[in-house]
Amino acid sequence: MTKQLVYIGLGSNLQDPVTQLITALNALANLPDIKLVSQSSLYISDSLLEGQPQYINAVACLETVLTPEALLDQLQQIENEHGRERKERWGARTLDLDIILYGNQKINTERLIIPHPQMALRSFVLMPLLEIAPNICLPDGRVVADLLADCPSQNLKRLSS
Ligand code: PH2
Ligand code: MG
Ligand code: MG
Repeated sequence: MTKQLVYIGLGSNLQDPVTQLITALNALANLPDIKLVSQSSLYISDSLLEGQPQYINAVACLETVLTPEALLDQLQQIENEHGRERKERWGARTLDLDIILYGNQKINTERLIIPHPQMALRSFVLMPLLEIAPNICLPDGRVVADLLADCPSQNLKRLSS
């Protein structure tokens, strides 16, 4: 099995989001078969959905031999351990862990679409991703740094660490 570099988007807007992200990053680092390579700063931004609390977001880079589905199983287990409830799409959540990029692969299965289908429109994904991977491109060749210009800012701010 080959090692892949994978980028994970983390988000939370319920129950002390900063702590949710810090403990999730710890949980990721402690998973067997996963090496935490780097992590961005934490960012705060308005939710895409009006009326929801602001989100804390970050992006982590992992190295893993896990298949995309096996990695997703691990991420969903961490989400569940953080009290994630799945009621409505885009509902407020204690913890959201999304596979943003899996190597240079395009994946489209019942459970997974990679690259994350909305990432090109989300400054809260692109900005932290560029912090840890400034020259990164999507599998279709688009340069991530070029995508940021067309995104709504959602009042995105980096939190001082
Ligand atoms: N996630 C959503 C909906 N809106 N807004 C921000 N700022 N950050 C998120 O992670 C986010 C969101 C559902 O996935
Ligand atoms: Mg998700
Ligand atoms: Mg999400």
